[in-house]
Amino acid sequence: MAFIGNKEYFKGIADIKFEGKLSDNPLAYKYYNPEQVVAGKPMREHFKFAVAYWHTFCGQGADPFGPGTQNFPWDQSQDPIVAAKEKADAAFEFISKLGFDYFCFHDFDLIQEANSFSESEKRLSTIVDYIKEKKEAAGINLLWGTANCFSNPRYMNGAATNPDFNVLARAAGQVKLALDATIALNGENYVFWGGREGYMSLLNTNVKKELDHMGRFLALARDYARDQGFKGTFFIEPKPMEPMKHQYDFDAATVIGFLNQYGLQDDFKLNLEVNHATLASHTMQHEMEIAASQGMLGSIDANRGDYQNGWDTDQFPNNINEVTEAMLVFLKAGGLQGGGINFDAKIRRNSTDMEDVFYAHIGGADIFARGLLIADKIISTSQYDALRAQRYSSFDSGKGKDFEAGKLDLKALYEIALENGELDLQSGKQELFENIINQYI
Ligand code: XLS
Ligand code: NI
Ligand code: NI
Repeated sequence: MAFIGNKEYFKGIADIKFEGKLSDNPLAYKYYNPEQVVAGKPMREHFKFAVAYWHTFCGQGADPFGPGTQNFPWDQSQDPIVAAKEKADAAFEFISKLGFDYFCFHDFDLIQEANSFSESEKRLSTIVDYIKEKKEAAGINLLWGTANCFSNPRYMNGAATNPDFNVLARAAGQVKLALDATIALNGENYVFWGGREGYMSLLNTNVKKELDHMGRFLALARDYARDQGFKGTFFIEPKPMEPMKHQYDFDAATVIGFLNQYGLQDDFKLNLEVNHATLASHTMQHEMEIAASQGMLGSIDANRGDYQNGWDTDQFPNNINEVTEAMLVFLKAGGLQGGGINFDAKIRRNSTDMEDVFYAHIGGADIFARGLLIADKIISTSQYDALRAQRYSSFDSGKGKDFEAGKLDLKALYEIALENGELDLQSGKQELFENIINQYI
């Protein structure tokens, strides 16, 4: 859609179009062609690409050693309502020009938190009304909303897991407002990232109590949202550490166990983030595979870490081998359950031109599109699927099939072992699998 706002923030940048891989235009998609059908669905629907409000319109490049470097022309007014509206104007101009269909937000990305809870509530409702109009005019949807229950000093000891009940109640109040905002903006999903739900030291922490509180807190949030008519999925976003030494939502497997234990498994799925997987010493492919194996692959926060240092650098994705392997899991799982691909990523502190954030998202969308095309080719034309099936073919018939059907006991397996004697080795063929990936890239 052409630019329709009051004031143009990204001047000189037109709508980003697909031009194909031979194009030299840095402001064009080379692989992401929204309407192109891959494995039965247009790319647009496979991905549901979203812009993260916090990185792209709020984060100005500050780090522990220096202030922001990206002097945004919006968000300059001293009046928080005016600043928030200007930020929303810039956001919807950007998302429209990029041709994405979705955005994601934390409550206080949309507008600065006030000094009192009741004033914050008023501010939120003002900006939600404004954004509702903007998103409808631009045809942009809300992939998910969330509450920032980790930045304000009151949450230094946690939110749902805070040892002080009154802080827990304040967090619950904040989550209620964020759910109201998400519902008012027709949000398709709602995320919980437990940024400070964990501990700095076990010496002062009652883990059992904190986990029970978190389980109850999430159930209450779900019940409230369902009562308000929210039909979307709730996502937990695992991360093993940072800011805490240890976070309870450590990784996909841990969160799935937690959801089952507290009776949340029917309403919650996972929002997996690449750099969080790395921090947990996993690949993204691993996290996706674990989630998919339990029907829990809900949504993705796309970014990448840096292998030479340990923290959550939130860089835009650009590694084709890794994305291709992730897209193999994605396609085999039948895609995401309710969610999409949210670029929870930021440009580097020294990327200070207005077009840099376009390059970042274009590159991100293109690497996912390219990974999807390659993964689809691998599945539909290579030996990949047949080789995998072959490894497990002893379960397709005879005793192997009986085992899967629960028809054999341990004694029966013992008899089979006796009868078989020593077995031939079966190769895992890992190098062949690896070669197939590279051949199709
Ligand atoms: C931080 C998380 C955060 C969540 C939303 O590491 O990725 O940005 O996605 O609160
Ligand atoms: Ni993160
Ligand atoms: Ni995230």
